Amino acid sequence: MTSARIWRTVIAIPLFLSANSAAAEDGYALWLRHPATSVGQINVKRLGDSETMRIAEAELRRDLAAPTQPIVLALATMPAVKAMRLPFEGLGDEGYLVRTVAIDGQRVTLVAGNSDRGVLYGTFALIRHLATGGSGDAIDLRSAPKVRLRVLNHWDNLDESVERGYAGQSIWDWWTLPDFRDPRYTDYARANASIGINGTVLNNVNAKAESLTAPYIAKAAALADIFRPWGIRVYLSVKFSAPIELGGLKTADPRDPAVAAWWKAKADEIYRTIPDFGGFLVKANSEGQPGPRDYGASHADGANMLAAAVRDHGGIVMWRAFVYAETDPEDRAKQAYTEFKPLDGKFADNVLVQVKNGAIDFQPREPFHPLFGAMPRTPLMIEFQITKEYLGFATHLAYLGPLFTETLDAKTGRKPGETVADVVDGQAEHHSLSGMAGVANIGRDRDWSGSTFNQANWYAFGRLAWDPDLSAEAIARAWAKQTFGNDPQVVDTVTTMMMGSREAVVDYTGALGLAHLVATSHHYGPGPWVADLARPEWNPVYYHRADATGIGFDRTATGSNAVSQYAGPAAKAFAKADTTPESLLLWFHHVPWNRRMANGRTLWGDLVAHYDQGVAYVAGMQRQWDGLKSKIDEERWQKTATYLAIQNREARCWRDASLAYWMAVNHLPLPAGVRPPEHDLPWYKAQQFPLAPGQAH
Ligand code: BDP
Repeated sequence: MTSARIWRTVIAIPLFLSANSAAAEDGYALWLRHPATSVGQINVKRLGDSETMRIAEAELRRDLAAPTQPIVLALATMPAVKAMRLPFEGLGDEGYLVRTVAIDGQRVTLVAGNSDRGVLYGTFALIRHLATGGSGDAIDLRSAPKVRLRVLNHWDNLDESVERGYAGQSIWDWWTLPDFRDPRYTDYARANASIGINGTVLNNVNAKAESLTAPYIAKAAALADIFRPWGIRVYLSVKFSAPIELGGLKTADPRDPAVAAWWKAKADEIYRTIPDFGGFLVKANSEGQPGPRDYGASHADGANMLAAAVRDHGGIVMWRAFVYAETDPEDRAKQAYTEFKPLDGKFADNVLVQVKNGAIDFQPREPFHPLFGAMPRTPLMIEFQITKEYLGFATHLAYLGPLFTETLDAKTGRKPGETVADVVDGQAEHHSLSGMAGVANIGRDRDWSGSTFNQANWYAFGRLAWDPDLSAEAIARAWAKQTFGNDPQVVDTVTTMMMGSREAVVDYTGALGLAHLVATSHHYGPGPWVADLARPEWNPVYYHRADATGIGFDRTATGSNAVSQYAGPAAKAFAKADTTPESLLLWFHHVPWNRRMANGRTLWGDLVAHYDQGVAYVAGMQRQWDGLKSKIDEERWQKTATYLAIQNREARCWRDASLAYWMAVNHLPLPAGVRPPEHDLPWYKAQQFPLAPGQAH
């Protein structure tokens, strides 16, 4: 055997072989379930050598069932490829071209890009193409990412707990890093690369200063080394007061030269260890975090000072707009806009402002954030929450593809036809920096995300970050095929279940634009009655404003006037109840319980119907899943069936508790034939879950 052969044999060993590979359907393999027979049998030729190219080759040997023709991996710059005059322009350094071509008279599948990362992404596109039933002999795939930074945000703490994490402890074992390089870190990188994610923020936005000490930089560097060949850069969340806590300075005022010098030295130290370090993510002056406002400086002052520290190294700063203060009596939905809109044009060119999809906080449904129509001179990164803090934790089946696309497809109202996606991908104003962030739902659970269906939300985030114009349904279908195989009954049923599942959560937790009705702190289960928390905007009653006569938050000119923060036609539509989509009615308007809805019901009758519809949808998913029992492997089927039963119980609880509360407020009877709540209101109020997972500490 030549040394090349030996090497090839070694790298062809499937990395997912670790534990339990014969019965590998425990969810660990995610959507990359390689066929057991393929190892080493694929005819792959790799032109050119780099770690990334070798990985691409190994992936094909691992993941492909024997294709009909040989595969050639190559860079666009190679003479043999150049001679073919293929359309590589516009593909940038991450795009790929996968095409059936003739080389020396032989038909081959060429996987090529302008860089080896393009080749790797092309490899995963080919794997996906074949795994989802695509033909093996007339292939023509060509794609480049529309968004530049496609980044996971881990809310992982250094003590290995995960804020709002429902899939076990953090996958980063900070304690044994940098020495122990868990093979799982490589599998994490593979999964992300397969869906186009190219960055990861390792630690919680509620950051500890310690993450910037030398030992923790070394730990981050070990992860960066593992991720690098997979095209993934690491970033860190930073605590704005780190110069005081670590550097012994008296202030963290961004205008103080000593503070700027401290950050510059810290950045230099990081880049000595992690030469391709991505940059910083910052949560400042929000929920108790320190920030520039503590010193009377602006968010732009803070962001620009950090941006200057990383700029010479090619780093960037992602500065969060999730800002609201207890001292500010303004409608919480308005505060980020009020703070940031005047700063448009004032940020350095390596700063992105990271804006949550909606103006409050990752609710099951929110209108798009008004900042997307208000800061044309600033690259705005969108932030979604993949982990389901407000949508049933890990146990509820809620496919977030439709939530993501609903925001991305929304019209900003600023320019005719402009969508949030146009702003996010930089197209609208020709920003070269663009980004999408997703709060990860990944933990140390064997199946990574707490359930098989939660994996779909990680997958959908990555696919949409690559191309925000994809449809949620097409993504669901592809995921179902890659995850469960190509049996049409399975694929159709799974896709159908997924597509309505997020709307079901909206229905059983509070439809028609209601939001933030959750129990205190852990946010598990209903708490619409909560009214006694220190800060007004922590109380659900602040959001629904229900009384005997009506319900909803008046955000029009007669109320908080948050509608005025929207641009043009969007502001106009939201300003009147009659032109606001009913799905957002109570977000913008306080209306009487007997308001007539489009379907002829009263608002109260319609709200009740939504609760019942949500509960019924879950029961429907249970029936559909039961019908797939013989077609899905035992372990994944059983866990999903059990979780659906939990979801059913909890959806009923949400419905019953909410109805009991609304009836206590509006004194209205339930429409004829509607099942009354199982318990009385005091019973629901008495339920306590102090140990619910994912809490901040
Ligand atoms: C809220 C979470 C909180 C996060 C915060 C944030 O409840 O744990 O720290 O968002 O995004 O949704 O900073």
